[in-house]
Amino acid sequence: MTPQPKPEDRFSFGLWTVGWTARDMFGEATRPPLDPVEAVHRLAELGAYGITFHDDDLVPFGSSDGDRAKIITSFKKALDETGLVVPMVTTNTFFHPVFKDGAFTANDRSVRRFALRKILRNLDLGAELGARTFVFWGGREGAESHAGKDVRAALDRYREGLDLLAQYVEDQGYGLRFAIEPKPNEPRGDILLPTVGHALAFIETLEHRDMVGVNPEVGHEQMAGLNFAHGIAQALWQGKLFHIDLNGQTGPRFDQDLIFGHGDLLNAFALVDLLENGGPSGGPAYDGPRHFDYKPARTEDREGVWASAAANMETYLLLKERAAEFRADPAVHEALEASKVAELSVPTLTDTESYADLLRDRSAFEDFGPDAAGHPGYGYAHLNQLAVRHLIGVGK
Ligand SMILES: [Mn+2]
Repeated sequence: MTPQPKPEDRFSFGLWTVGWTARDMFGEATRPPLDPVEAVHRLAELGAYGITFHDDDLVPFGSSDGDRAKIITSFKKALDETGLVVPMVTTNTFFHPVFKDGAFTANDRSVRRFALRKILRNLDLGAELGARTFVFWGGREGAESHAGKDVRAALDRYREGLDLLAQYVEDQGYGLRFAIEPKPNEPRGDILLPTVGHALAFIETLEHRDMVGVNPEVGHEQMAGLNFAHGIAQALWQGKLFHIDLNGQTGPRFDQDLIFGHGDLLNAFALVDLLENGGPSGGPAYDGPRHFDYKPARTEDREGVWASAAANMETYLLLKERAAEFRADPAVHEALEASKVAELSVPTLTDTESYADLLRDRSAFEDFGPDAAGHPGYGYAHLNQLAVRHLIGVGK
């Protein structure tokens, strides 16, 4: 029995994912454009709860005000008919040639002012549709040349832009939160805020830092050779996991945007285990949308697109089941105990101890036996193999 996705699972998809016509660097589109209204209906039938979009995915760049209003009205009607919601909205500040040197960080000041206006208009639309999160993916905020971009000035302008937009959201009472989506490269040779860690550090410098978090994408961190589940754990630890982009990637190479789990499956298992079972009392650690930002392969026709959308949700639910079995398995409990996993949650000093007490504690140093303490193994090989057994369905 394969699990059926339900709205309570909070699965959402970008309009640009199922709507991708598969035009790439080397070839023409292999699929016709998809009407956003059809996307809403098909995703609702498959059991998704949300749909997200860049302004230009829904309303083509340069549309007249009249056309824009018509498109938004028919999109809203489809949402009403299906019950699908718009949990997140984002702005396209990378496609049009005007953004070829960036938006927040373009050297040309007039481009930066235009970008802010484009984003402000979409903040209004996001709020109107009830979105709670606004994502910033700065794909063109970067450089290929050394002398052409003053990185410190660029970060000043990035901060200026986000501070202005946050002030606007606060003044309007929109209740939106911002989520920065890091990526190391592609389309720019080097992109600013390339990893979750860079973004988290940058956010701490913002005026409205409380309303800004991250939207990490599986493939983007893996393009940088990083452990995605670890990055998510740190974002959670800092209270900054505002949104998440799930997909698949097989190591450092171009951005593959594969179906979730169709890349590093073991890390996907670790991720789902963290999201679903990593909370303080063993429940979910994250209650936001499970958002898929993938691309149906260029080889797929329209039916293949919907098969791939369903595959993302099914993979997530299967991993959730396997992770629950893993956590319930007595052999896993024993292995966790043997590996002293819970002991890491015990502070290294007691509440009443100071460094002076530690200096006086002969058992901590003078009488401590590092050779004896360095002898036993931690048993992680066994623990990890139990995870692999559960993942491939032979755990029980
Ligand atoms: Mn990607």
